[in-house]
Amino acid sequence: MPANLTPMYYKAERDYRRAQTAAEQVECLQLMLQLMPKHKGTDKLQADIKSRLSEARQNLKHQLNAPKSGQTCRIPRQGAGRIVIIGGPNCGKSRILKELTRAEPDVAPFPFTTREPLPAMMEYEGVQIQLVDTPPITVGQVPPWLLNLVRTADGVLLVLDGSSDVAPEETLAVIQEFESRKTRFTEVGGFDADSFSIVNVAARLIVTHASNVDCQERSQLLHELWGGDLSTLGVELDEQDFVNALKQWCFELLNIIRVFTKSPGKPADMGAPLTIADNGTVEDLAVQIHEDLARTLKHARLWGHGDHDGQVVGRDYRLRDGDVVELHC
Ligand SMILES: Nc1nc2c(ncn2[C@@H]2O[C@H](COP(=O)(O)OP(=O)(O)OP(=O)(O)O)[C@@H](O)[C@H]2O)c(=O)[nH]1
Ligand SMILES: [Mg+2]
Repeated sequence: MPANLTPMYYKAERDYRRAQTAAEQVECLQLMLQLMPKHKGTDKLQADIKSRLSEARQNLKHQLNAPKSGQTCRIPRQGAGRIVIIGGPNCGKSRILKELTRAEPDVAPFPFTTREPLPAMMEYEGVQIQLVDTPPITVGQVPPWLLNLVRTADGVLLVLDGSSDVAPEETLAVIQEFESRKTRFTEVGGFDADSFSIVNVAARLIVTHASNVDCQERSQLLHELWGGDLSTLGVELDEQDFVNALKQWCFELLNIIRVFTKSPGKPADMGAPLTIADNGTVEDLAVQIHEDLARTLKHARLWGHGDHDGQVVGRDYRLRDGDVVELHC
């Protein structure tokens, strides 16, 4: 029997995957249970969520009672999505942040320069995307805050130094450190179909120093050693064309579309797009603006990819990048 889950449920599930604390997890799981239709088709999912909820409540109790220890990382989310930049030492993570945003991270030709995560905003065609630079990852060195940052990210740039012979092994070590912690890098993110505890994070392999003659061979070697496959982009960060291509990849990694809203009789604000998941509907857009709007929504009028300007469409209509929408309750 199909589960027939609603857009509001999917939003709660997405918020759960992005939750950074046990308290946030408990809140999202409670909402997921509340929003889930109760019938035979959702029995297994309900049981999964209940066991996740009791685990999250235990963690919360433990956190409240335990003395504070170790480095923590609390970076507020901003923009349409968060992309975390990770990799081995000296592969070009901070240089990527520097080229794509206005931040001024320390960039140096020697390893272990970055010690703390650094967030900064990247703009792509009116959409703000949060990028986070991180310290290098080596064997056995994934602090809990970094694991959490990666598991709750909307996307990951896994960086390989195309100019270094040891980079394939170093990058493989990064992948394996995460895999051993139930975190996999895949083309599309989300929970594993069989287990809520395995998280698939949408990732792309970025190979820096693309002008190096052996850079492609090094990226191939990594894929052979790993046995997995990720879409790969070679970049020479001294050149603006590559920087622009990398910005576009970041936007595409988030798997979102831009939608502009307007009020009747008024022009749309084309400078401020809202973003929803690619393949999202009019109802998803309404949920994004306000849940009450999603409840009372009757229809929408559409300018863009419809049959004609002002076409009337229902709540299940699938929007496309660049559409202008007027919501009617
Ligand atoms: N020419 C060129 N230099 C690059 C490229 N990518 C990285 N670099 C250089 O490589 C060096 C290391 O870059 P960083 O960004 O500091 O490396 P990192 O991964 O942040 O290093 P850690 O913080 O130590 O982990 C710097 O000198 C960068 O300018 C590239 O595509 N082209
Ligand atoms: Mg760095």
